[in-house]
Amino acid sequence: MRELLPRHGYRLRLFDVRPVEGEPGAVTADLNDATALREAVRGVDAIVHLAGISLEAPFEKILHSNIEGTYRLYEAAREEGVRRVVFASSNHAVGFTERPADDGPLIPVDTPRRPDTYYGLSKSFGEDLAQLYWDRHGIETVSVRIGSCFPEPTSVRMLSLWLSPADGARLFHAALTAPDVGHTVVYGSSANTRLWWDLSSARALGYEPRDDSEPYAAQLLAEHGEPDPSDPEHARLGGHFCTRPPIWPH
Ligand code: 15L
Repeated sequence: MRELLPRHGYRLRLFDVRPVEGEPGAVTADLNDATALREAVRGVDAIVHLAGISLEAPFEKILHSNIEGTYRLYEAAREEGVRRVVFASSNHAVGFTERPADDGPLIPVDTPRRPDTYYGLSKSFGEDLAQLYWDRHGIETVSVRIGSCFPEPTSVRMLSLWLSPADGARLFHAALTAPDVGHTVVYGSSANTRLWWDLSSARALGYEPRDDSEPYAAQLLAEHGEPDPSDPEHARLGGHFCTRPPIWPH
């Protein structure tokens, strides 16, 4: 996104817990550093919140980085008068949702949340936090339930969930510029032939995906075989996040 968003006309101010290579102007701080965060968001038009832990982790770590960290970010936005946030939610907020049958209806965006991990739970929390800050403070958010955003799909599951980086930037651009979004939840993927979910709320923001994972399908199916729908790992949206043993606190 550092490379792709400027092509849509954005000037970025970067914030990361680790130094960002090649970006001497990036702020290096923890999301829970309220002072650094407040300075970082001062004067910006909008925040794209991609920070935090992006996979399952012990609960305390998720609590610190994703739950408390996201709360601190919204507080900084409120204190500094930032009016729009794009929040990287995840398919794992609804990971225990059953995958649709081949000819079945696509998963709607208002399907009940069913987090598959503490990580998914933190994304579910972030969506609720976004709703709270819209209702109480008028800060708008688009929560993007990202599927799998990688340069190429690398599994059969990703054929359905893939979000190409270029489409990711298109979607964030739409989320940053669409008028009157309040708090809107959208699914984030490319226009995949094997799509499982309904992209209409994303399209309503003006998002027009241009990519499709289908050109990768033959090779991935040859490598991994057709998925067995009775295998729990293939039965639910979150895939192996639903079947791996939980990581208990320590
Ligand atoms: C996610 O939410 C993760 O951040 C990403 O690394 C992938 O694991 C993705 O979901 C996925 O489900 O493929």
